[in-house]
Amino acid sequence: MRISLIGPKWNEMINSYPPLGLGYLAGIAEREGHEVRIHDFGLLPSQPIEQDAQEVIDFKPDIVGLTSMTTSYHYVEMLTERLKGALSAPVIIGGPHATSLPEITLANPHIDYLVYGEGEFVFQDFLRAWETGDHRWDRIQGLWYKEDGQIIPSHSRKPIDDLDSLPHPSRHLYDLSKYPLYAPNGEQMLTVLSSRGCPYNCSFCFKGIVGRSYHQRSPENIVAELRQVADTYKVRNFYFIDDLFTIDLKRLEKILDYFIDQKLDYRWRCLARVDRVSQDLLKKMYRAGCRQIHYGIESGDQDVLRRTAKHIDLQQVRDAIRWTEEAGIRSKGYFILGLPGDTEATMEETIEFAASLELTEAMFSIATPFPGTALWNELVLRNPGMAYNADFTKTYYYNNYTAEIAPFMNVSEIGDEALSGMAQTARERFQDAKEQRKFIKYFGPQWGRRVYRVAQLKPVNAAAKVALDAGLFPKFRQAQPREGASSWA
Ligand code: B12
Ligand code: SF4
Repeated sequence: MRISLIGPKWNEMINSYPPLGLGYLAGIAEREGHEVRIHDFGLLPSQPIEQDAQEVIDFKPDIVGLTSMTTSYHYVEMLTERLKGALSAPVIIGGPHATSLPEITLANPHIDYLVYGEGEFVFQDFLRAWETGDHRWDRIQGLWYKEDGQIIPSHSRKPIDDLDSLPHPSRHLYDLSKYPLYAPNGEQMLTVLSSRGCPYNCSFCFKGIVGRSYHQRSPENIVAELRQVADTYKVRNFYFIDDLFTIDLKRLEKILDYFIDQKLDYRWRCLARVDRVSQDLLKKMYRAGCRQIHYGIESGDQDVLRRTAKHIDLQQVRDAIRWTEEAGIRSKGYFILGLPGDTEATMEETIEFAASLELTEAMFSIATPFPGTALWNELVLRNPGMAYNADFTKTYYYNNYTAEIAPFMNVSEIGDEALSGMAQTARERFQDAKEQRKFIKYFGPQWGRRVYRVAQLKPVNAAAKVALDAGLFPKFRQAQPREGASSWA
């Protein structure tokens, strides 16, 4: 059969990551002998939707599959309407949005089937059943369907325990050169998934796909994929997009040993919790090629942080960021403004806290209650009768820090306008503090601040730039944090 797998458009931004879930599903479908095409319209933000639909129609698929986050579901609604009008193929949907709001999603007349949770084996069963004409859908656990206009739900499947049994994502179906995901040295970077799930339950995080369970691939299986990808696509930079790469320390040690023993010359980054790293571990991660870690820090106010159920404290954050920097690894902190309990004062603390850390990068987003999260329940509690509002498009933090950052479903203690203002100044203050640190490192705490202030005056700034470019003050240069290509060597 011919199968179209569709990645939706987001907004005017290009999707810089290949949708890995569709790659995994394509791997299953190809193993079953089908011809698959991945249409990632997230790569074509300005292409009109009619043209997107035509591309799918021209492929003449026997089955149409779509993935969707809640943020891109509005596009899915528009696209499926166009596809249903032109094709007789069944339309099946999966992903975070379908799993968080299955009834609402399947009520869409242009969607026929829905996969709840992890998709590979449900999809495999569906393809086999469709091909043989066996339409006893109630036998497929994890598949929701419609019968006589009624939505028939299904229990979700047990998460896949043996992830090594899955084919690697079908990367040959992506237009890989078009994804603008790069390492700081400008080389291409590709995403990999070495585990699924996370045992924590933070208030803002959607956990529906594998719940709070945690499943991992073997180091051998991961390295086999890295080698194959490195050889085929000539890349050596990887981004592990696991929820938490450092959750199982025994497993991680094994992976690192494997990387070191095999002398794999790869550079990589990953996501981690501040309470799941130590000085020794970070040094070893560096030796194994880790060059950047992204940490969820969320808030600089301990009480607000406690309410997120993140179960970390500010001292753990300080330690982890310092150790990461000492190990030679870049760090990025994710912060959320406008959490429950957040006032102007607590958000000031968050911004100050972010500015005080030796982070290479920081990202500030506004809290968004996604359906299926504790934050959503809190919102509904505050506004009884609150219904799902399909326009989640405003939650992108990838647009810019101006108009688009208007809060959406504000759950903080302050008004929308004030919250918007905080988000807009947070980035400036972080950059300013980062710049100031260079001066403090070189001139000491007292003079550093003064010289920094003077250096902000335009003529002084221009003269200093000329002097630095001419090679004067080499020690000042050395005091600057390693960034760009040098931090990725
Ligand atoms: C990498 C990632 C990104 C990447 C891009 C991802 C991409 N191109 O696909 C970036 C960093 C850009 C990103 C951005 C955002 N993200 Co994000 N992201 C992730 C992350 C960490 C991994 C996604 C992934 O590849 N998973 C691995 C694959 C194997 O799983 P999967 O995609 O869920 O697919 C499986 C099943 O869902 C199912 N399935 C999925 N689709 C389909 C389709 C069919 C036909 C079938 C049968 C089955 C099926 O089968 C698949 C295989 O098992 C997830 C967290 C997570 N653990 O999944 C968050 C996550 C998806 N992101 C999330 C959010 C909120 C965002 C942002 C809104 C953040 C923001 N405020 O801007 C933006 C929105 C971007 C947008 N335009 O819509 C939420 C989504 C919540 C929701 N209800 O939609 C998640 C779940 C994080 C969380 N735990 O809360 N994200
Ligand atoms: S935010 Fe991170 S630690 Fe918290 S539940 Fe989500 S993946 Fe787990």
